Amino acid sequence: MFQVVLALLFSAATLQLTVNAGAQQKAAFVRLDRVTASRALANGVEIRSGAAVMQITALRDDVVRVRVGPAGQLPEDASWAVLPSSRTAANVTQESNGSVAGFKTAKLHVAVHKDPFGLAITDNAGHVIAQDLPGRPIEYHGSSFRVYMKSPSEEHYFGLGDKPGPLDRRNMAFTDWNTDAFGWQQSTDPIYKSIPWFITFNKGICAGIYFDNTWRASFDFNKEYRDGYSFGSEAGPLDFYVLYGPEPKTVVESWAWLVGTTPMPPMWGLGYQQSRYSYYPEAEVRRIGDRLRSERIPADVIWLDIDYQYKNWPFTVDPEKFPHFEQMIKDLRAEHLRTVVITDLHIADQPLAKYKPFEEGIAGDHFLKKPDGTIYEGVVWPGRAVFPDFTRKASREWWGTLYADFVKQGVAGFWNDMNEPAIFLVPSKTMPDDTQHRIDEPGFAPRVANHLEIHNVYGMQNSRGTFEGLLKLEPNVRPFVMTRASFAGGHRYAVTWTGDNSATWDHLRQTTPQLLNLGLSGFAMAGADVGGFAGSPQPELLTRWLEVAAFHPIDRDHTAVGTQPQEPWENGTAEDVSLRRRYIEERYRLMPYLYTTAEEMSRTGLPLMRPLFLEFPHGEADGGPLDLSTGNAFMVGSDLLVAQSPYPDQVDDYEVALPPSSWYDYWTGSRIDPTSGRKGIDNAAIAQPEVHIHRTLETLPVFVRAGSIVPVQPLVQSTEEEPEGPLTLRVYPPTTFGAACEGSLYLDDGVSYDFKKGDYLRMQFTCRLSPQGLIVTVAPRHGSFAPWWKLLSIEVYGATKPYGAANITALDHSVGTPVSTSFDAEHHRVTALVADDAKGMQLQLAY
Ligand code: MIG
Repeated sequence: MFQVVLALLFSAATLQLTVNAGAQQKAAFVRLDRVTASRALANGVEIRSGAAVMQITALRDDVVRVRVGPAGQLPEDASWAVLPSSRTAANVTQESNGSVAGFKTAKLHVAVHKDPFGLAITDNAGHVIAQDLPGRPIEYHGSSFRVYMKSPSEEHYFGLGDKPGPLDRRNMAFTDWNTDAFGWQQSTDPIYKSIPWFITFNKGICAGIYFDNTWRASFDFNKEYRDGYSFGSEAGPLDFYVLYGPEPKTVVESWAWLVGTTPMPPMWGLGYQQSRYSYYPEAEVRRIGDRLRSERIPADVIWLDIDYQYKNWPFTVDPEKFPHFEQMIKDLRAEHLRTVVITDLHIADQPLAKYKPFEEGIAGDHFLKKPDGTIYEGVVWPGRAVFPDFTRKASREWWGTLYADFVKQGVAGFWNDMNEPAIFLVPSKTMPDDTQHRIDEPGFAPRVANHLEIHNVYGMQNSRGTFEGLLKLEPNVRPFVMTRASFAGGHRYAVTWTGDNSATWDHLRQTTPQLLNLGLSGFAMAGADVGGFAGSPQPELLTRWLEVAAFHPIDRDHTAVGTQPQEPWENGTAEDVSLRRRYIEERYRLMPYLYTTAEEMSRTGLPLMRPLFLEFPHGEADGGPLDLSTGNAFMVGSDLLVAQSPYPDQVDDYEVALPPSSWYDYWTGSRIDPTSGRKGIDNAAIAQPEVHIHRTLETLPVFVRAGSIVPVQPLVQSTEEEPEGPLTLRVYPPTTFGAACEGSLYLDDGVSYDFKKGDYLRMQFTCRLSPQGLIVTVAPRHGSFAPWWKLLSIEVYGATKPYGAANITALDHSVGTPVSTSFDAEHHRVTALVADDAKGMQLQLAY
């Protein structure tokens, strides 16, 4: 019976050859179930299955691309996400025989079994990286298609951007269709972004799959088939990439190679940010700024939401509410506060109002049209509105010029909201499917595409227009753009946030998996509205949210129109307020570490906020990713572990299972007692130390990995303020002699691109534990940037008693001078204050 069905299906596929050989690639039904021909390519193989063609090529030894054309022609070789520089070709060695067509690279084997069709990508150790699901070959039904892969029962899936729900995507299905999702909950899908990229994790062996398709796409992990996952789309190209690890960090770095990294943010973007919908009039904005300072809440940014505008028309300022807009921005800046303003993409449809964005947009033919050639109008905040054609280079460039006045007035950053695009009063909440988008982009044939193809990249191209426009206006200033909607690779242009969350405990808990998956998907600079957008938080919720958000990549308190005041000094007891302040202060102390991690992100693509498995891929005894048992913890950079309660609303104590390593308590500086081993279900000891956390309002456990050196600075009220005093190096010695111990520091002016010309500072620190004592080495500085400190305060943690003799030695050992140290029992540290002459030195502490 099955044979008969197959035969029928196959003849249907063959039929396509005759009826559908045209360029349209419209195929009623095509099934790639058998290889009918194959040929070697310099960088891979080409397969035919009846009329269909498939090319599998290697871009690098560890990156493979698969493209399929159902009617014999490969899809257009173009992408909004993949960098032109990553369209490389690796040399391959053919590995074909009678039943298999395939090849190998230095790292992977690709084998296509001919009959029945079967695709397997394996590594040199024989691990299966990706393998099709037997019995489910690729099928096209009209323009829609689906790819099925085998899913071993121990495999887990991560990524897919901002989608809510647990960190692991296993047992869930998702759709990519950018959606204004006010009031989204953990089960809501889709929400704002489409990032068709996920990471597979099978006992520490990882790979990534990028499905390069902008249409409405969907993903199914083990729902349709318990032993399979699948992805597909209603139309567009079947074009996907497989990125091999096996380390998860390698996968994330290769993803950054394919689509780019998050650019170096301005340092102030890492500061605390105060927002609400909306601060107005002018006096209220000033009051918030003054209050941040008088309350001594360190802060860098105040945000202006839509009400600063005249009738919600983008790129206007309401002259009644903000009569001295420019002066206000200057005055805030004098208090070291920058201003970010919202600039939505819906241009008010105001032909008679001398409204420049509308008039210029019409004159330049920059707005989207309907199939009949008239301009598309939709109702949004300004009422009737028109929409720039962001896939057109000329229109993006024009959009960028709209920022000139704000930039001149001193506005520091911009917020691109509503760019799913969100449209009011229509059930679809967005533009009609047949809205016409003109594509003018290298790689793509110049053509008109309908909205179904462009919808998911529209927000990305909106933020690209903003980013590139700002760069043109001020080439030596790092743009700060925040976007709500985006697509894979959109992190090249903008940071993001998780949209309209709610002031509930559930949403506080959700911030961890959501920001982690965003980071794994490229959006390393992301935050959630602190305190929640919809509704008003209980005081404790706001306090706990401000505590953990101090360790998030973006720390922005924001709330909806009509909610209670949500600034840190509101809605709480004196204890709440002082705790909130203390955590924000800690963020500012940690700024050297955060900024160093941001620089690593901009270079490598590794996110600031990381799941534990990224640092400890082999951390769990059964090979699974640590995060699934640890719950709600995350790493900041490679050294700090923040262990929020898995259930932040519960008052109970909880246990934190730490990854296999030795750890220090960040707050007390003491070594975590390594004897408190966790007991497994069968009562067998597990190597991981487990720490009991007694919960109080002030507890947010943070641990530091033994063998790390964390740079911190004196408290400032803004990143623009110069810290006074020494740079502190917090040294957390390893627990075994000779084990690795290192840290680094990156610094520059925080705002410009002068670092590209060498005006940066890079320092490396190491330490070495021996039976004689501890040696801390500061390597000579790199780069020309002159730092604010003259002294280094070297703090060695885990100390239970003072050290013996302490000496400072030059790196060539030519000079040795005794140095005095102090012992602080409460913080378990020994401190030495030494001059930093840029040449490097050693601090030798003898027992
Ligand atoms: O229709 O600009 O997600 O952060 O405050 C709501 C007003 C429009 C949605 C954003 C939210 C912002 C709000 N915006």
